[in-house]
Amino acid sequence: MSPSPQATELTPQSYKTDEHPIWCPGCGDFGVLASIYNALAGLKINPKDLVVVSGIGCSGRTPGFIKSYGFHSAHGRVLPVALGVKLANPSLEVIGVGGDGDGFAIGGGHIPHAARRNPDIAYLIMDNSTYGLTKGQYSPTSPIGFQAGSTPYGNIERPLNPLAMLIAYGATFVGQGYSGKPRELADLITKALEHKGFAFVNIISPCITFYNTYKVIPPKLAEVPKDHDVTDRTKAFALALQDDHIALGVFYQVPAPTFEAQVEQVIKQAQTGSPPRLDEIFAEFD
Ligand SMILES: Cc1ncc(C[n+]2csc(CCOP(=O)(O)OP(=O)(O)O)c2C)c(N)n1
Ligand code: SF4
Ligand SMILES: [Mg+2]
Repeated sequence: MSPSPQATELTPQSYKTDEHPIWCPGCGDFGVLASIYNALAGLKINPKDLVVVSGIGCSGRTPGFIKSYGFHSAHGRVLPVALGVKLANPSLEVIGVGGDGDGFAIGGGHIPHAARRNPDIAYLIMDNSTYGLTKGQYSPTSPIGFQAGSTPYGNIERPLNPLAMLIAYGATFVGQGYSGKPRELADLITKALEHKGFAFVNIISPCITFYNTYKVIPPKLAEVPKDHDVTDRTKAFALALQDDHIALGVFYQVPAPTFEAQVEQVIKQAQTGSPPRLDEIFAEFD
């Protein structure tokens, strides 16, 4: 990496790499990327302190377009890799990015454990309700009736609700954004990055090629109500479960100790305390 810039010199441009995104023109992921650049510049995060971890998918290409350390990992494995990075060096800013297929299908088993452990990681899902990279198969967030090569008679599976799922699993920050509202999305990503703990943001990011939702999404959008109490889990659930509109903003946010801070405490205890004797442990099984 070239010499790191001074914080005062950091602008959205500072985070662009020489790689040009090869996404289809009009892909929602461009809006997400621009919002990430703006959030990083606003927080003056030095590229040398930043690690962006992705899975596999069109969205998985994101680390290549952000000046930082990056890890384009395996399909569905964003969270274990991101958690490993954070534990190895808690001073790093760690962002996980990936698609709805990557995160909720093959990688779905990692979400509850990341959420309940509460590492200080921001996890951004670019949710286009399809498998973009592999040519538009149905995904866990595709609606009933979604027609594609893998569902020629229409999808018969009910879509999962990412926001309700993350609130249920105990994530300490849960929000939703839209790639077509990059300014609001940059504010939301900024809040997620500032949050001390596991911050999940579901970003609706249309796949113009295989599931073009640009006409159907905007009329359904609404802001999270101004008087919504983000610390009230029951109200956050209610907001996530309603289907009158697609709410954008912070649904839920509460403080909680981070995983890495607690691991550090355990390491200190193990280093300073006397280790349990093996014969005492075996005696428990007599
Ligand atoms: C273990 C494994 N299984 C399947 C695949 C094939 N595969 C690559 S990307 C992908 C799904 C991509 O969809 P999503 O995660 O929603 O990302 P998008 O392309 O929509 O951004 C699949 C099934 C793979 N690369 N690795
Ligand atoms: S296939 Fe869809 S998700 Fe992939 S780059 Fe093209 S528009 Fe974006
Ligand atoms: Mg997808």
